[in-house]
Amino acid sequence: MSTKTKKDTQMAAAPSGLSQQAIIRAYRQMKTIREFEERLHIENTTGAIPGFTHLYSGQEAVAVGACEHLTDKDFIISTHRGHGHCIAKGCDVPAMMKEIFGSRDGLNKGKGGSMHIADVAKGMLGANGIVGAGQPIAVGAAIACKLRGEGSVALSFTGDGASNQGTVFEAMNMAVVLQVPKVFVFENNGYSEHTGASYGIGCDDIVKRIEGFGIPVFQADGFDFFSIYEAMAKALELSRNGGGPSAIYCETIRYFGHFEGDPQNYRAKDEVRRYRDEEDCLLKFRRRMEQTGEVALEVLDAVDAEVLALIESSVTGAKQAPRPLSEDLLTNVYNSY
Ligand SMILES: Cc1ncc(C[n+]2csc(CCOP(=O)(O)OP(=O)(O)O)c2C)c(N)n1
Ligand SMILES: [Mg+2]
Repeated sequence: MSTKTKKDTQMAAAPSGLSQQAIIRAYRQMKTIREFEERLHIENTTGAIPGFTHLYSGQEAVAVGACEHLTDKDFIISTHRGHGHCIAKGCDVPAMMKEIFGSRDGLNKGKGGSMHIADVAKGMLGANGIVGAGQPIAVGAAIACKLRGEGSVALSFTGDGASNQGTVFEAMNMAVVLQVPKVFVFENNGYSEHTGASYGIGCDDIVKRIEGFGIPVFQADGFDFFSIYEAMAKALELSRNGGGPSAIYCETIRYFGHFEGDPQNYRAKDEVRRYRDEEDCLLKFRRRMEQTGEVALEVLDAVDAEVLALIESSVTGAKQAPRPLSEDLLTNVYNSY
């Protein structure tokens, strides 16, 4: 995987320039995603969670680094691996947990589950089980942003596997032709299901392919919140101000399998451990705070405790929350819109 990350770690001693409040908020968001996912990994083994679950743990810096710049007026579209994007965009955590457990009190009344969480009021237009389906939808949202003229943007998250989809090519082309405020965030986590990116991607470099469409690409370290945050600032500087689409590219890793239950026979046994121990985004964040002194580690410890309590109460609430009733079957489905 990336050799850039090591170098960046050594250079990461400069103060971030962010307020203490912004730093703590970013850390809280990443930690919330991490604990949400780690807990789901455990809860999945009990059989309490219906349907498929794809965990985002390991990639938190990407979602949070990108979304910390956005407001509710900006739109995002997620993927099948969407919990982290949803939390980063401000979706209610207990309501998401209820959704994943299939409760009628869930964020989408228990009808979306893990792969279809949405909250339009927060600008979260939905996770999506169809690989490559979100990018054209986000171009549509970007057209709306352009027409409204309020400086808002639409963002899509795209995996290495999805980067090979024709829909993504069409979306990139359309975004350039229409010069819409659209940010394409490419998260290369090394695998598309069980296929390595080095095998599945026909060109040497996804970045060159994106640039081939005429989209400027800002590269970042996918394990480092501050690196993604800075790249996103550059992308937004362009896309919010009439410069058309932009892209972020980063390399990262998912700590768990493609889906919960994946035996992961396609990866080296120590692959994840190495990243968890050396590159982990929360570790890196803490190391930087230790070096710069911008926020005391005790403050981050207190955030950890708050987050653990939130996840605990979310799981308890989700387990106790009511399941859908038979009369819920025909409400809030396609023909209700
Ligand atoms: C159109 C379509 N083709 C295939 C699939 C099956 N599928 C689900 S996830 C996935 C891999 C996607 O890989 P990537 O874009 O790298 O995202 P990651 O799982 O790594 O987050 C595939 C092929 C699908 N859901 N939709
Ligand atoms: Mg992938």
